Amino acid sequence: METNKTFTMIKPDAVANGHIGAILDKITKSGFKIVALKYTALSAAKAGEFYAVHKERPFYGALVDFMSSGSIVAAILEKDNAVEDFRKLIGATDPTKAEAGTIRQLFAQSIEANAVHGSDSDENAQIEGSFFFSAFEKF
Ligand code: FUP
Repeated sequence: METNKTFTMIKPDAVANGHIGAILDKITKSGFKIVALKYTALSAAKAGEFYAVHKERPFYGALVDFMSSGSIVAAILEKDNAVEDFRKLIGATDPTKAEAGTIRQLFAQSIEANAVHGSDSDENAQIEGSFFFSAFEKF
């Protein structure tokens, strides 16, 4: 299992608020190399599939609606210890609890509209990256 890759999405709130450039800048300045990148959108069905692990949670329906409400940016990032280092860079799920200087503290609106996704394990980084990118789209 690779330990030097993670997967991220810039979520509809951050895209709509014009933060794509600032977020990608922060990611690359923090030592992550972009190895795949795509501006796209999730249908409700695709968002439901991506977040299937949360199907039984009370926020699932709202999360699916939100994630399919606008464009997103998907990316695979490379760095030693990528998953853990990226989770530190994005901060806590709830932006009011995120440390100063983290992406969510700087750009997120709420626990749902929280600007970015970051994989929580090497296994999920692999699964989530492959959800968006074929082998021909990773460089
Ligand atoms: P994270 O790994 O930090 O993205 O957080 P989780 O995997 O716990 O949650 C996934 C997504 O569900 C979050 F990004 C936003 C959404 N969520 C809510 O909308 N409400 C909650 O109470 C918890 C999570």
